[in-house]
Amino acid sequence: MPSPAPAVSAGTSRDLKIVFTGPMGAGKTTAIRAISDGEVLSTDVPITGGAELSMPGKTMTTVGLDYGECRLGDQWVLKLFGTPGQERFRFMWDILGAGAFGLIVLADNSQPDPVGEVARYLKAFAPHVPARRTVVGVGRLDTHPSPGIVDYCEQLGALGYNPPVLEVDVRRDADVRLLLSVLVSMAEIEHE
Ligand SMILES: Nc1nc2c(ncn2[C@@H]2O[C@H](COP(=O)(O)OP(=O)(O)OP(=O)(O)O)[C@@H](O)[C@H]2O)c(=O)[nH]1
Ligand SMILES: [Mg+2]
Repeated sequence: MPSPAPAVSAGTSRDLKIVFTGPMGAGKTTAIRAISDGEVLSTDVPITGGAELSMPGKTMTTVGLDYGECRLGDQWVLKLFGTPGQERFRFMWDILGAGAFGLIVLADNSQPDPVGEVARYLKAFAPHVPARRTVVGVGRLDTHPSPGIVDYCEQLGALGYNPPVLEVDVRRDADVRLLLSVLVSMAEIEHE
C-alpha cells in the first residue's frame, strides 16, 4: 500500500487524530478528499454487488481506510482517518478509533432511518471517543429535509447523545472545515 506524502510539516503545531465515520455512501471518503491539503490515501475498490447496488451513482466503496492531513489555523495539524461504512469491515472501526481525539459522524438523509444510523455509530465509537468530542454532519438535507436538525437533536438526546448537529455537503471544503472547527474548538477549550 503506498504511503501518502506528508502534506504538512508539524513544526510546533499540535496533532489531532480525527475519525470520520457513518454509513456507506454518507461521504467519508469525499469529505477527506475535499479537505486534505496533500495526497490522500484511499483503499476504495469497485462495488461488486449486494445491498450496495441500491446506491445509484456510487461505484466505489472503502474497504480499509482513508487518510489525509490538513492544517487548521496556526496551531493544529489534523490527521484525518475515514472508516469503511459497511458492517462487514466493522473490525476496522476499533482499529481506527483507537487514540482518536474526535469523531465526526456523517449521515445521509436520503437513507432510511438516518438518525438510528448515527446512533449506531455513536455507540460503536463510544469506547474510543468521549461524547463531548463528537460532531454529527447531516448530508442531503436539501433534497431530503426530514428528519431535520431539530429531529436529530431530539431523537439523539432521547438516547443520551447530545452532539452538535450541523448540515453539511461533504463535497464542499468549507462545510467539512466547519465540522472540523467545531471539534478543534473543543480541543482549545480542553487545553485552556
Ligand atoms: N448529489 C449529492 N451527492 C452527494 C452529496 N453528498 C455526498 N454526495 C455523493 O455521495 C457519494 C459519497 O461517496 P463516498 O464518499 O465514497 O462515501 P463513503 O461514506 O466513503 O462510503 P463507503 O466508503 O462506501 O462507506 C459521493 O459520490 C458524493 O459526491 C449531496 O449532498 N448531494
Ligand atoms: Mg469511503
